Amino acid sequence: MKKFFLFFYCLCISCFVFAQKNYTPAPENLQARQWFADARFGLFIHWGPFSIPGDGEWVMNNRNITVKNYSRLMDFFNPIQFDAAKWVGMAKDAGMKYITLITRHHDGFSMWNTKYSDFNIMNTPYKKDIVKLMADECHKQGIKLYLYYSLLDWRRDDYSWSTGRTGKGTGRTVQGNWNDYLSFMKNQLTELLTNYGEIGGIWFDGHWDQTAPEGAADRSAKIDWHYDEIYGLIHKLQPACLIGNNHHMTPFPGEDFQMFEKDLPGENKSGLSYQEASDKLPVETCETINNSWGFNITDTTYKSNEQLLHYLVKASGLGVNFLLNIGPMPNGEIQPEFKDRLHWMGDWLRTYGESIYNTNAGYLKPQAWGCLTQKTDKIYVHVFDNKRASVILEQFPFKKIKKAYLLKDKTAVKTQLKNDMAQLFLPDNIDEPDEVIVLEVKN
Ligand code: H79
Repeated sequence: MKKFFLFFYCLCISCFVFAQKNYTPAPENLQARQWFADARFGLFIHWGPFSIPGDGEWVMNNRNITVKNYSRLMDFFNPIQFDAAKWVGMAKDAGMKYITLITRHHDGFSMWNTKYSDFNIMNTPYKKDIVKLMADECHKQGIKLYLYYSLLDWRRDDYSWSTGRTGKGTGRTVQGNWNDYLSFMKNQLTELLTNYGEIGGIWFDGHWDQTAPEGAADRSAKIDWHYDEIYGLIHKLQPACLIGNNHHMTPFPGEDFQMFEKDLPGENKSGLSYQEASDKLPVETCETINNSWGFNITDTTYKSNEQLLHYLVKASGLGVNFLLNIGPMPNGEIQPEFKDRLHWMGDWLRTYGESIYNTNAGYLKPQAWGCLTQKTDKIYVHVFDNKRASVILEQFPFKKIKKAYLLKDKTAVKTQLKNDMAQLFLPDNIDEPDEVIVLEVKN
């Protein structure tokens, strides 16, 4: 028994001592959470010198490229086709409400004009601050900008690489001082939250480098991340800035949203999603179009438009945002396979957007035939299986269906409500990958 308490105590300490204690979100933070939860659809951008080898953003780790050899990429990162206005315009056209941009991934390259690392965009032939170009354009076009920031670093000596699980083959021999690394991160985050206007959120990743594998009983970090200081600093600089951390665990105090990677809450196809979805914080899930985050020249496993749409709709049905990723090419162009899919999603949302944005989770979890999204007096029934003659909604929570019709053209839909069971008879002509039926309901 004693042992159990000791274990429990350690678990609590490991999760809470390092997080932002006694955190009370500011009113503007709570508002920002609501905005985020209503936004539903965002664009994730994985881009940087790691895009050059065309082998994904983990290329440094996977091919054991040494710090010295990897640094050469900086000399030929020159994305002359990059046009922030086009990227932001593309996200808007896709119906996305926010962009989450890689500012520094595990390879340690900084995409902005930072004073705290020479391995940054200003020392490439391109010499232009990508974060600034994107931030200005997002603010101009009315899209919120969130910044991905890696906690893990495969090149710095002061990152605790000796206790880390990855980045072992990059040739480091000296273990530097952890406090230096923490100061470095705080300095960089201060730059990002001071020089680029309003930042919607910080998207941390890499915590898991310092933990036991997912699923292990004790997942406490081997080192102290000092999240109390890091989160406190962020909330002090921009109180409305939402903090999320892709640690694959229950959110820590001080975090404002929760994310899942390559899974809807409740699934664990990725082997990373053991955590339960928060019922207090907004939740987001991210997914790739092919099977790579960063540009991968041989990965042609593109998901279809319908697959991506169903992911967005099921996420909405669970009350969760969908952050869809692209890995632009090293020249700053986005490959047509990605552009086409984004445009297709935008077209769908131009017709069906009201059934996605500003909705809540359906009262029923996603089903084999489709799923539900809801507003106070409306249920949107998303039917993926267009061969069905009817759909049955068990334990229907409203007393009356005032009206039922197809969202796209208002065609009336026949319904029957009996013993808490609603049956919807689908018209013959449904042919959409997601036919949306609107039920106007009353209690
Ligand atoms: O930025 C994208 C990826 O590069 C990053 N997160 C997304 C958003 C990411 N890093 N790692 N992963 C995703 C999952 C990989 C986990 C593993 Fe492992 C790496 C499994 C085995 C090696 C973690 C580290 C678990 C064991 C070692």
